[in-house]
Amino acid sequence: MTFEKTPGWLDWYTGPSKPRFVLPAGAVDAHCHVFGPGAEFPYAPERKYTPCDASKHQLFALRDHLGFARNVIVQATCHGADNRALVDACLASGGKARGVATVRRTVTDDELQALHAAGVRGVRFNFVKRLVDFTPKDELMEIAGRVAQLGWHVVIYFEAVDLPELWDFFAAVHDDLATTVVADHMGRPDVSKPVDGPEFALFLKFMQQHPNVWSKVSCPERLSLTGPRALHGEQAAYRDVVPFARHVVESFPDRVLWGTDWPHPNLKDHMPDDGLLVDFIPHVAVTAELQKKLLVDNPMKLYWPEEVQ
Ligand code: 0GY
Repeated sequence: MTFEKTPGWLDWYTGPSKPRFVLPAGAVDAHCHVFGPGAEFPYAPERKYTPCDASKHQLFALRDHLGFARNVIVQATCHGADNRALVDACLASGGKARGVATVRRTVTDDELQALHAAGVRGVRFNFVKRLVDFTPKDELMEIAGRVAQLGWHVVIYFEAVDLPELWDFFAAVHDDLATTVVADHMGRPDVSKPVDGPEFALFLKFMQQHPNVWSKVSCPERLSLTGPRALHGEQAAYRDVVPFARHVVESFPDRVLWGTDWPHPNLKDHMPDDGLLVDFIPHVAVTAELQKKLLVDNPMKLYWPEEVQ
């Protein structure tokens, strides 16, 4: 099957630079995707966009080029609840990739077991309206309850303005099911607003009140208004995102993750050089200790707990 990309789609950046920042040994890229290839793993009929292909081989080559040891591959909405591309990538990784899947309430226990065996350790609930149709909360709660029995966590993707409305649901998943909840991209703050303003304060309060809520401090390229200028210069690229991510890293050093977000779906203005994205890390995790927690200890605890003493 061949697929026509969404008009205006930006393809991922080929030939990324070698980062100046040397990642600590065992670093995990804890948020990235595979897309198809569509001829092998067709995109879902209900998708809101059709991407360019981004295969497991290309992801693994990027991993090695940047200096990561492992990947956490997150199911992207263009594949709906068909996790075959994700599973194929995890199985082909030789233990170097684990996954976060999307499932519907119709998923069978055997299918969940097969996902677990392939390396899936979480489900993703997506609340971003341009990406997915609405799923009733009782369905999500039922899924969260079932996967909690496998020891999986729940990854949530939402935009900052929607947190008040989603608060009670997220709190119920966390409190009632005793499930770890991981927020993608710091809950997508509007970084033109102050880092100490009420909107970001709500996200921080959510983390403070719920000791098993984690955050990915990823996607500066998605959140930034200042953009990638000053790369490798005195100032960080995406410098308007730095205070937000640094604040989260320093407030919750044991509950943060970082990922490239390769192949960067739905970017409109520019496609980041992943090598330069890695160079963003020391601006938000400014000590070797924080960097090791962010890139090694925390993702290992969540995705490869059997290897953690
Ligand atoms: C991201 C962000 C986006 C897309 C998806 O699953 C997806 O389609 O996650 C987005 O468009 O903001 O985390 O990759």
